Amino acid sequence: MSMNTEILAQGPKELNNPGLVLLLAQTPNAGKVTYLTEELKALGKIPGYTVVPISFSKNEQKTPWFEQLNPNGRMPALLDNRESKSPIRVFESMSILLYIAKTCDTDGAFWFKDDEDLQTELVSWLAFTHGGTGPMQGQANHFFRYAPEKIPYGIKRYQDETRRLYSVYEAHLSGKHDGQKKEWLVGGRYTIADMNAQPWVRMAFWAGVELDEFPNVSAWVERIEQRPATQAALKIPEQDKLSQLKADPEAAERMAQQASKWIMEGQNK
Ligand SMILES: N[C@@H](CCC(=O)N[C@@H](CS)C(=O)NCC(=O)O)C(=O)O
Repeated sequence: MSMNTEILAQGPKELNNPGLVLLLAQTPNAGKVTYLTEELKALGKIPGYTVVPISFSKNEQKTPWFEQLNPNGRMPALLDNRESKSPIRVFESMSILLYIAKTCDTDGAFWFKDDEDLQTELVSWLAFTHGGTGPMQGQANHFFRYAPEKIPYGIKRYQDETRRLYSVYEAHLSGKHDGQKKEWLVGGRYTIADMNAQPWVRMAFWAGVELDEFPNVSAWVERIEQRPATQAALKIPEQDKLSQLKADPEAAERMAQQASKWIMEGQNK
């Protein structure tokens, strides 16, 4: 994909680093990607990669150089500078996951290289999360945490829809439809379908949604949370604050207010 290299050069010098260059902040959509890169690093499938932290408070994701990498002005974005190919940009977290899986995880540790039917099922779950959970939970976050006025209808609408989507994972994992209880979303092993969803579901609290009514989902969240690669990813580009925010409602409120400021400033750009 052609990029305007003069405009891109206005960005940080790390954009010239060889290998994979990820642009992100500590958010669920970015976590999806670092869950995968950390798993691949642990398996020696990638040597390492560059992380360029993006500042929401400066709205860096709306700058012309960033929009060369993601025309939607949102993170995460990937620039692949590997020597074997011409530089390519990839945007949308689901697309980045598929791209990294296909080009770095070439023997399919986290996808189904040799089984088209399982791969089709995997893409279905990717799309379900990407088109459902992320956007709906994102709106629940917005109305519950960030909106300048609390609109009960908006809060309820998106929290209920988030719960409904979680109930779909719950039914699937519990074996409601096929009688088979599952530890993972697809094919009996940990894949990018799980990595794509857990970073959102673990943050249910931020949307004001409880996980207690979804026991299989809660166990699956925890199973993924305990993986060493997940723990490493949750430090990129800074330590994830979930437990701290759960324990300290005032700190959560302060963070929501700070975020609300840049969200309001950035949403018309
Ligand atoms: N569908 C996109 C959503 C990306 C997205 O909304 N990213 C958020 C962070 S999780 C963002 O960059 N927000 C900043 C903004 O709205 O300006 C994806 O999955 O990559």
